[in-house]
Amino acid sequence: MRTQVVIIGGGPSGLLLSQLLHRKGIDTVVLERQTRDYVLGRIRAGILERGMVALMREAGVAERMDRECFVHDGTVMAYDNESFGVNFKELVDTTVIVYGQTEVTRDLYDAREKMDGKIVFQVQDVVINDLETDKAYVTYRTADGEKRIDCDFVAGCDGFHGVSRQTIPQDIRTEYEKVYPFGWLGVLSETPPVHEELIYANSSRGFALCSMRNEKLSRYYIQCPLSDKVEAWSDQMFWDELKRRIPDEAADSLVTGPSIEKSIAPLRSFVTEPMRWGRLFLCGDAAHIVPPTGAKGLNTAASDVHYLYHGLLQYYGEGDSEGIDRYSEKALARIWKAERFSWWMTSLMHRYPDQTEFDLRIQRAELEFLRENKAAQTVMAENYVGLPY
Ligand code: FAS
Ligand code: PHB
Repeated sequence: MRTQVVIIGGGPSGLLLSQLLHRKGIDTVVLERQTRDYVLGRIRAGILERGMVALMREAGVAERMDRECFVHDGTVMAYDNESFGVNFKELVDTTVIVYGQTEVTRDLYDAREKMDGKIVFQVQDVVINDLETDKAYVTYRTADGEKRIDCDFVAGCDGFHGVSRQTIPQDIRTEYEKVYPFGWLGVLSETPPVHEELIYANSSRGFALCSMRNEKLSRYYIQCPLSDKVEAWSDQMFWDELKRRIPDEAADSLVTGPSIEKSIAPLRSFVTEPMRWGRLFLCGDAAHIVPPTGAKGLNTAASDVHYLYHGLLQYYGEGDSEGIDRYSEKALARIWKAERFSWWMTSLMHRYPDQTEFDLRIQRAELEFLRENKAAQTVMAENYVGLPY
């Protein structure tokens, strides 16, 4: 088999890139390790920046998103039972939307099927070959044997644990990592959201986040030690702890219910450079990870897709390789700003095991400055809604 772009990974990055390229007549094949249902079973991001919203519209998959999403003008920041709003709409005339990654991925799968997009599920042993030649190819195995696809380019959209990043020789790669000394225990419940906007809370007991998916589906998180096991947390324990960390008014009106999903995710910041090697381009979590505090994971994957999509359009449409040659430079410039913002939000809103009294006073001063200062809120708003591509 031969195609123009082999895309490894059928998560949001791979599917969005495949859909965008297909609409421009560029042929792709997506190789996905899991089944479609397994991919859709993952509960992940909830907030979409303006750039991701625009890409979904350009990909022709925004109809349900535009119908069902919540538009949020801002968010609530809380600390020690006090709270204040940061109004993105007033500050930077831009909003964000609440539309779960699961729904984004579902819409993309449906669109790929409607266009007869080529997706191979349950692939094993993907190997990427001859990337430094003009005869790159990918081999993989399925139930009916070994397969080979010859291609012009490979997009590594296979997430943090994928094969693509590891294909770049170690002496070419530079990896930057910060592991945080805590994780997030997340619960999805069929209960009405506690507030019409998100509440990010820094309490003496640790961070908490009140989010949502729709008017009947809520998503909550609390910071927890990395040593915690999800099975040790009953639903009641989770709700009791969440109530201790959010402002009294929210705690008093919180509607609790059985968890339909409960999991612990570790927090890390990670970037690998470069994001291109020969005919391989890394995209999304394959190249970088952010702590979810700034809601940037899915949204930085989207900006990678934007740069790679336009670079490939320029290459195939105009025979000009400037876009793909500058892909890594452009993608990394925006990724590092998202890494900084996610690190800042995490540092501001979490309690660290080694924090001194001085550190706690600095954290509170930063929160009070954010509460009182319009310039500080504007900087937060600019980053939260998404810096320009
Ligand atoms: P993904 O990991 O989503 O997709 C990669 C795909 O490649 C997967 O389907 C995988 O099965 C496949 N794959 C892997 N190896 C392969 C191989 N060798 N061959 C073929 N296929 C292979 N972001 C936020 O903004 N907010 C959040 O609240 C948030 N919560 C998160 C919680 C968790 C537990 C995790 C892990 C991430 C979270 N994220 C969050 C970040 C997340 O949303 C990612 O940024 C997003 O999934 C990135 O999309 P992809 O780059 O497509 O990677
Ligand atoms: C979510 O709804 O899952 C969510 C929202 C905002 C974040 C992180 C997660 O910063």
